[in-house]
Amino acid sequence: MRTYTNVFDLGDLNAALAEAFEIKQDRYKYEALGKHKTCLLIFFNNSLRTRLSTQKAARNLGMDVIVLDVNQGAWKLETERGVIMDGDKSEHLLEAIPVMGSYCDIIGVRSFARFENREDDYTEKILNQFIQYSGRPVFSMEAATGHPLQAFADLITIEEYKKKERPKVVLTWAPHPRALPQAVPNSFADFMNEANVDFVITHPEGYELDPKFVRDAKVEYNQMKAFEGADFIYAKNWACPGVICPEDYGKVLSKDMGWTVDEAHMAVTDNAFFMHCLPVRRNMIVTDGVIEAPTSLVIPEAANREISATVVLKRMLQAL
Ligand code: AN0
Ligand code: CP
Repeated sequence: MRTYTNVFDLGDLNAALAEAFEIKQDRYKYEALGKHKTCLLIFFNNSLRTRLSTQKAARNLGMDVIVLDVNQGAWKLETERGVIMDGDKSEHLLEAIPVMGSYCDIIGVRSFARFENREDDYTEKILNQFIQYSGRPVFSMEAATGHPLQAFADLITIEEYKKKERPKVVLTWAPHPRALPQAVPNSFADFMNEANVDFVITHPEGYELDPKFVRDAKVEYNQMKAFEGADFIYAKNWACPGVICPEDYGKVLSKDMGWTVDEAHMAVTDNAFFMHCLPVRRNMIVTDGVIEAPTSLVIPEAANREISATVVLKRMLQAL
């Protein structure tokens, strides 16, 4: 594997799941693969789970790890070509990327949507520069439009907990005070559309996700109706994707607390499991009661981030 940015990079999902469960049985099985190989993790944005689980995954495979928080201690980076650099940015990404590539074998990048320009975000301008100029295999640790390590961990979790051959999985928008990217819902939809599940997306009008990720999924604007008979509820906030009104891209269009996942919502499901990628704001996205219930999978889901990252890094090492 040379890049990991979406579900199609994994190929056959059943094979990927089988590899995940093999690694979960013995996470050090491929410890020899990464000897004298270095994994560089670049963070343009904050992280708890991705930062820890990806380092752990690299160490499971015997790799060395270097972590760089670009905004804490590195030079401020210019990302636009053609800019006269007389401001506060001391270095250009076009030098910084190949330099970073020279110290490692595999690069992970976290670079969220900036909401300044929809096209820049949706063409993955920053991540693609890493792919183009680093000379190394690159994987996304949440880029502008996708978070495929999270979605793979979510798929592993659903596979572990499902009680039906083809469970009903509902992705629901929920309120949040600040504008958040679409990366997590996009990748979740990307994976669920390829998995053996009955997939439904529910959100208020104006929050339509990009058709590239929605594909043939069912969209139901009535949240309660969407929840009926569900086996898994996957909650996430996202800001306006700008599909219907491009000028609203990145805006918070609603803070309707009627969309908070609470006990009344969960009551119409088929005793559904609750999922969220974390970090989560309690009593905005989900009530204390729902996230603390025995049906909440948020902790095992986060733990599976180590497994998804180990599979991806293993495949990248095997392709070096
Ligand atoms: C980020 C997001 O919504 O994309 C990261 C989630 C994994 N969340 C926040 O910024 C709170
Ligand atoms: N779920 C997730 O990616 O969490 P972090 O932002 O803490 O890495």
